[in-house]
Amino acid sequence: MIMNSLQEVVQYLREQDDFIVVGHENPDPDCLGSMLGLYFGLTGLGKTCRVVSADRVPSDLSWPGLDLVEHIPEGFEPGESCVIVVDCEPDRTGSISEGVKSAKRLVNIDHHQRGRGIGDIVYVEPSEAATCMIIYRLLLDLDVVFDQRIATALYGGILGDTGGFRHTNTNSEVLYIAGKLLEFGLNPALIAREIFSSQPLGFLRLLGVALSNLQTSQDGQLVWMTVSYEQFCDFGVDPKSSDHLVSFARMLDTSEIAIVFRETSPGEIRVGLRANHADVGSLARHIGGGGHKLASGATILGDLQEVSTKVVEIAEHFLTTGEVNERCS
Ligand SMILES: [Mn+2]
Repeated sequence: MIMNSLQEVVQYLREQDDFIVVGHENPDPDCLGSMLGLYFGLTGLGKTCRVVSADRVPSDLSWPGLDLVEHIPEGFEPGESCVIVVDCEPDRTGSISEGVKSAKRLVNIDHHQRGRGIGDIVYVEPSEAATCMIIYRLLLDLDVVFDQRIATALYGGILGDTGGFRHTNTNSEVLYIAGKLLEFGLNPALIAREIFSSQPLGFLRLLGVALSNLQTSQDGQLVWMTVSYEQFCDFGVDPKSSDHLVSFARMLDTSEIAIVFRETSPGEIRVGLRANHADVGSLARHIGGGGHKLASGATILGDLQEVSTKVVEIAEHFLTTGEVNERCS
């Protein structure tokens, strides 16, 4: 992968006039914030821009501009437009990825470790806490005039990807930029509530059941939760938008690695991993997934119990030896 400098990204975007901004499937606040920040920034410079998503935008956010995101699961023809993929690599844009990859002009901006950036212009910086941090710097260099709409989107994205300024990616840069964004008169309490504390009743009841069945091993260093497709259906909860279940599992005081196994459709298990220090990114890659060092995931086809037993075994070995054991796979 050849990586461009931020200055080259700025130069390239200056030369284009017509954009389509795309994020990953099941867009999260960082993804949406990056999309909207770019949208308002680029249109503010007099350029035309669309924002499109393969999946629906979560309904619990009230940020300005979210209604502009076009939900087009059927895909699109990029034509002459410059397509900007944010917060993921082009392969992770869901059902619209073919259209994305066929773009004549493709820009990829991401902060995922091992993000395999693809495009005419690639900027992947894993040291950034959020893609919104990169978009902030980019818009600044593009001489965009910031306003409350841009600030809300970028602040929301940074808040989301730092877990409310609690994850290890929270540093002085993050808080400095968040502070700068607050100067545009946004409502931090409302944004935080929308991202972290607006759960439907069904989700809380399902969480109650999942927490009652929480399992631990290795003196509580490993903690995991399994939720079957049937349970999701019983409580009327969308399994695909429930990846934050893992943040509840990791609340256990002794936990080093927390895992949630979600049966998102019969026989399809999504494994979400979080760690305080251990490199669960390599653990996830070992089981066919990917992600960051401290937050990663994988999708495995199989029986919920069998998959969870196997992955727990690998994680236990990993915790004991610090190695991913090939023989366990
Ligand atoms: Mn992100």
